[in-house]
Amino acid sequence: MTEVEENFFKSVDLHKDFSEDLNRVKNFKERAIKNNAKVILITSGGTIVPFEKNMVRFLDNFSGGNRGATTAEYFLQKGYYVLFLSRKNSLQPFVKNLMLHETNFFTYLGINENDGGNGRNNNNNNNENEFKNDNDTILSPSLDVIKNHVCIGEDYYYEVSKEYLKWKKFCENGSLERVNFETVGEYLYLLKNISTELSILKSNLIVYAAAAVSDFYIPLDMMAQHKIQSKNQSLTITLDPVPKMIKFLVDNWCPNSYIVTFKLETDQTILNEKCLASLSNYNHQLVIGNLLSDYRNWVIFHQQQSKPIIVKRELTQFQIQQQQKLSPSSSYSLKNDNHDHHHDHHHDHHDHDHQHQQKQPIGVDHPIEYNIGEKLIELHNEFINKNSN
Ligand code: 9Z3
Repeated sequence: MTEVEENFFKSVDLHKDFSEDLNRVKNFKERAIKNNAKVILITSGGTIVPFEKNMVRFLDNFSGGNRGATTAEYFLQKGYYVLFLSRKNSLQPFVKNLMLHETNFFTYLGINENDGGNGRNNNNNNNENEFKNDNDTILSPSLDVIKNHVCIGEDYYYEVSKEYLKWKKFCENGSLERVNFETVGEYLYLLKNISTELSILKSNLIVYAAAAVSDFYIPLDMMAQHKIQSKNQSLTITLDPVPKMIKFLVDNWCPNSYIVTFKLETDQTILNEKCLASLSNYNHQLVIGNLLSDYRNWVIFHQQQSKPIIVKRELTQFQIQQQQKLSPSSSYSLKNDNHDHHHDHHHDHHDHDHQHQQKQPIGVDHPIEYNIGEKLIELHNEFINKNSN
């Protein structure tokens, strides 16, 4: 470890023992090698910056992990092994498609009226005793549970089953492994250890760093032990810069792999120059530039020694029809539907459509991550071919 790395990891609080996670990563790597699979390490969601050692408050950012989770879905379905390194409680592949603005877990449930009112008791007589012993009769009236057969509601049976079966398949065949982080320190610690572990896969590995990583943090020796008291005064907090770890990722942690980083800006006039600066500083394969105001509609690929490529989201037939209904004269155009992404942890973009539009069925969207994924697989194959001899 270099001094910069060492000092950073010394100055963050890693209060959780990650050895169990890293063991699972090791097993994942072995499965991937055995199956001769291509692998993608996807990082997803925002990192937090704690203000106190006994953390009550923290700094966060807008990222909800939609990009990472959707990319994971795409690559799993293309046969890749996916290591999904995501912010705790951020969006997860497949189940995220059932977490839209106006829905929650209960949306998808219903009562099976056709089972003669015997509910769960039908299948297993022991359940009756189990429920009779349930003391909490106010919050969960046991008798109601016995009488009613709660199951997936008819209206959503197909969508829920479809997402669940995909999830189940990739968990069971071992091609999806997940690890969680919360703080920026945990994120960088895991990125370092996981990418180093997977580096043996060489060109077969893509690192896809889509997590929104804080540029600032409070070192341990500057951090309050207990909850900062208000005392009716203003509060000034000094944040130190987080060392730029992409350099280590590219040069030391997995030097022979295909590295993709994201550059997020809010000002379009500086996006391209920032991407190019990153590409030349770190000398890696691909920087994907995106603008906060429109990042679900288009991104720009910057690679070493080639022209930038703009990748756009395709609209589905359903979305085109909806737009034509709204303004029949307008031609095919991408609408900016990304206006309320802040704290959008559980919400997908097509929920923001106008009230009078017909609701789009779940799971028929064609998110931009599929277009990004398609292009990326093409570039990865070229990279493998170039580096295999
Ligand atoms: C991104 O730019 C991602 O595309 C988003 C995805 C965070 C916009 P969501 O999770 O959002 O779908 O809501 N990620 C990279 C952000 C980042 O921290 N990049 C660093 C920077 O811009 C460099 S690696 O300086």
